[in-house]
Amino acid sequence: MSSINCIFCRIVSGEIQASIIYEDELAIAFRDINPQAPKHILIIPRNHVDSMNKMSAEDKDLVGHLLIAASSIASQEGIAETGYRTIINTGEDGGQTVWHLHVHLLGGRSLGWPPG
Ligand code: DGP
Repeated sequence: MSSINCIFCRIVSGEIQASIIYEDELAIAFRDINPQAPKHILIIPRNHVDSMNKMSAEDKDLVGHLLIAASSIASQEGIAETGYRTIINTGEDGGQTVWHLHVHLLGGRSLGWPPG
């Protein structure tokens, strides 16, 4: 399933270029175009899902898969030991700007808390 107007679906299909660093049957990961840390990677499902709000019980394996992929990418990127943050922004107040579910993986510097 893909959505014709979705920029991340167009990255999955190869129509739009991205710096893809990880791929498997369910997910891909690529570097954020506007990095907020030395390492800023987005992990997304290949199939279109708007947001966390559209998740249901049948997506539990997919959500787990995205987080396990994030953990593996953190190791691959050399930030597993120093630490990192995984974030899913949801909706307007959550700061979501792209309506295709994605996990941000940020690391490579000390990250402040609470987030802005
Ligand atoms: P969010 O605000 O949580 O919806 O995050 C969307 C992120 O997607 C934001 O950090 C910038 C990134 N982004 C938007 N368009 C593109 C693109 O065309 N390519 C890449 N690599 N990242 C993009």
